[in-house]
Amino acid sequence: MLRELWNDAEGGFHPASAPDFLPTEALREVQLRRLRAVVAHAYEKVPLYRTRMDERGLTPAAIQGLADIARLPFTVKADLRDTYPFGLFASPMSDVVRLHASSGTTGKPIVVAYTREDVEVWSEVMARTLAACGLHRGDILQNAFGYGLFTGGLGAHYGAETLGATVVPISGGNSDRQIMLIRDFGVSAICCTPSYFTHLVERAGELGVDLRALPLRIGIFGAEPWTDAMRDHIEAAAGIRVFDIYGLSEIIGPGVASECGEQNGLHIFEDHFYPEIIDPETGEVLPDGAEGELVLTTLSKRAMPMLRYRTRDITALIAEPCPCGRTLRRMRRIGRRSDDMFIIRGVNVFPSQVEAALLAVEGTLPHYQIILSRQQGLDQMAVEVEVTPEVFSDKVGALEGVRARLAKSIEHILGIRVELRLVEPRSIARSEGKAKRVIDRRNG
Ligand code: DLL
Repeated sequence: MLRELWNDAEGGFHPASAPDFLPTEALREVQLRRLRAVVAHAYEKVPLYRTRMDERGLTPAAIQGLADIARLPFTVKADLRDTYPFGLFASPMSDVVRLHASSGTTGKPIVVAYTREDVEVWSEVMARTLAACGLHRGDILQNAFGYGLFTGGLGAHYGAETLGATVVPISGGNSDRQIMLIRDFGVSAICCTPSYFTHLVERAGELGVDLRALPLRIGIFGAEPWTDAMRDHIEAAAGIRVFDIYGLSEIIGPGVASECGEQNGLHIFEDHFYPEIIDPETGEVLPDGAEGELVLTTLSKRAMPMLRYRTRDITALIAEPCPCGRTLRRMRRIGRRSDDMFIIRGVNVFPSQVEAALLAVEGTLPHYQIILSRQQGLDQMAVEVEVTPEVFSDKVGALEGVRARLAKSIEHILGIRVELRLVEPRSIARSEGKAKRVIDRRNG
């Protein structure tokens, strides 16, 4: 019945979104029941969890309430590498219907597994994600997240089909074809990394296609850090509303958290992924509102449960209820990771600060790179940013003005002066997936 109502509706809520609105008390009950089950499952099936819990004198019976989660040991990325490829699997391979892997920057990838039930949960949380971003049946979603071992493509694909939207499984790359299909198919929503979308906007301009004049109305972006300034830039350039979605392979892929129409924090699908914020130095659990490292526990994963996984992503939980009515807690957008900081002349710098500083200055394009080097034992940073053709050609003599404003903006936000290189449009490599913002030449 609900489904039929939904089918006739132009928008509104998909039945899959019902858990988003559970009364808090009922939500906590679901969480505790699932937590107890997942801890028992992990303890029984995964030697690493059993050993660590035994070392602490814990059995699954120690989990009596949700607060007891803090007694469990953390899991970290190195645990996945050390048990490569299948050491953390809690299901026999005969029950595993899918593997994904994240490339990582060096060495072996990390491998993640899904049972059929896990794929169903993933489809559900991705349907809830897309619904929260305003998608519904009748929408045509161009899925430009990469298909393959990366979780983005298939995660969004299954979610869109579960929602009942029409999915165009184009994957990343082939930008001219992307633009042709957006126009010819009347695509109404697109998902990809925000950096790839800035490239599509640029290419559309070169091809004489005005995205603002097309039916495209929603962008669903994630998989990399991006600022509010970048969102404003994209919304204006493409004439669409843009939503931030979050996830990571170790937990499920995309579908861990999503913005809603309020665009003010990401709701965590906490009936499946239990969030905590910890002090990254001490591991102590921090109260709502405090900034720290996000730790997630999968409450329903079968093939590869994760207990207290340290994401290294820095955020804070938002205690205030959201006007959208969802009872799920929200987190602030992820501005940084605990491992992407560098220190320049004694000042802590995060790439997202550089992005915010650049986009605040007119005449710049949203394509930039941070180059780190080491000179006489000291870390140095240069920022390379593309400027518009008008500025670059310097016909109207704007180049030095832009440079001065950029220097000031960076100094204002970072508190230091850095070497600035204003470069021609298209000089910085474009990415089809996650952008590489930092080029680290500190070790040769
Ligand atoms: O990037 C999953 C995903 C696909 C998320 C599509 C959203 C959309 P991984 O490749 O394992 O998985 O990378 C996970 O990317 O720990 C964050 O550091 C970063 N990340 C993901 N989404 C966001 C976001 C996918 N919205 C890692 N904002 C995470 C900031 C993000 N960082």
